[in-house]
Amino acid sequence: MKAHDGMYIDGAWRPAAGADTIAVVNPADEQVLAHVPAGTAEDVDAAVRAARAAFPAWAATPPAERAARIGALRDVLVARADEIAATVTAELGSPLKFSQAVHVGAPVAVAGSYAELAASYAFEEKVGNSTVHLEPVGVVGAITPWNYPLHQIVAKVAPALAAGCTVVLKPAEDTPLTAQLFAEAVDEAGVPAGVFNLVTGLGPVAGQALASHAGVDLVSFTGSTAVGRRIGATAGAAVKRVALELGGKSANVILPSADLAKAVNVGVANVMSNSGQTCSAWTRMLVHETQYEEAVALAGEAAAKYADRIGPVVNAKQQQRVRGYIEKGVAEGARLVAGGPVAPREQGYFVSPTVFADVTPEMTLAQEEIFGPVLSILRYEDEEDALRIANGTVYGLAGAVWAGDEAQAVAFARRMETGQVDINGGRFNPLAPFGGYKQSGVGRELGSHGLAEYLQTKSLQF
Ligand code: TXE
Repeated sequence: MKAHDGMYIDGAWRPAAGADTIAVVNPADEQVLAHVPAGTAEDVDAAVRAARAAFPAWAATPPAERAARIGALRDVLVARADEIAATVTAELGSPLKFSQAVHVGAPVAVAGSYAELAASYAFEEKVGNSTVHLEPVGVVGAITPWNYPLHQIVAKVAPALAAGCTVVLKPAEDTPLTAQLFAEAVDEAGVPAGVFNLVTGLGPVAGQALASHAGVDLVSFTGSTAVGRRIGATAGAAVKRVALELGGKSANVILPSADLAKAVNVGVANVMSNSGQTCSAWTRMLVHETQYEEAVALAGEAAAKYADRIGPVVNAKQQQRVRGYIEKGVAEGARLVAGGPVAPREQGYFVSPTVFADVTPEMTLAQEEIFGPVLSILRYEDEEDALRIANGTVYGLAGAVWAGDEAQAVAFARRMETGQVDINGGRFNPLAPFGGYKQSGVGRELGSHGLAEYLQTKSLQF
């Protein structure tokens, strides 16, 4: 597969400072697709310098012109959608249709929304005898994970550019080819040199160098809670802005008045989608005790249908991690209804769609983010019990509520300690703020709230 052997810095592909490379592997067949350069602190420094140099002119560029560049970027992503989808499928392993619809479709919608928002956003407001100016924070260090290789990038870069910030991106080491295509798209869209820069590399080397660089004004990170905690601490010590989008253990609460079959089927689809590698996945299904066995049977049947449909997980480490959680679930006494720890294929990092019943709130299965196609079904006695279980983890990223009466579902959702809730299914909305309560993170992505993350306020008194 085609790959650049350099970094995209200051509007051109430049040789990396060091000679080390990272092998990009197709998780479906374990074959090496390409090699990309493993960036060092030196590459990061060159990229940050370019971003700093480009900042004053980009910050002063009229919002309508910034909007036009983001709109052009969206159009390039659309024009190159097939190539991008094929690249995501190659390096992440997701089925091609899913890559087209979700891995490319969602970021195209997000880029489109920021082209509109950049043009319409009120960067200046009047408050009494003052004018308040919303100014770009400066140079953004963006560190992204592999689970939605393009979406995670666009969800940071589009609002940053809309705000007038410049960016250095360090994408996940598992999916750098999509990031390189994104850099090509930025270039094709006519974004000025230095406004967007790409450094591929390992987290503890290039990621660490970016997160701790004195020339970076804001670090926006999506990934594991462990790394996020460290990045937050580093940013705190430097009194630097930080946005963290971390893990989740979201609850799918099915109230007794809901359409049970629909809620269970959509709930299973949600968890199996992207092979369970979605931070907002509804990994805990909460069912009333009177409907419990019916839901378990429905979920088992639904999960079996995904056996030939889902892709692998991203790498061998993730496969082992997920298998470890499944084995632990069995050891802790949960009842296996579908799937299990044995890999369904010899080649590729596949995991069987797995469903556990008789999961209790304190079990590891119900507390820790697994990031694989594993659903846990818990029983509750009444609404208060369901709420206590739903809120009973350190996370609070997303969730779902199903009820016959929408108002009842909304009332329940308002009591959930979580940043986003889908009511009776919900639909993706690129304008809806996304982000966590509790240890799921700090800050919001998408929509005007996502744009505000990249702004700082200045007030002038008259
Ligand atoms: O994440 P990492 P991993 C969760 C999920 C998954 C687990 C591990 O539970 O099983 O994390 O995944 C960069 N300084 N999520 O190991 O390591 C790294 O290079 C700076 C949830 O892949 O957090 C990559 O670009 N950067 C999540 C990014 O951080 C560092 C999505 C994420 O990788 C770094 C992914 C360091 N010291 C995993 N170490 C979500 N919220 O969507 C690593 N990185």
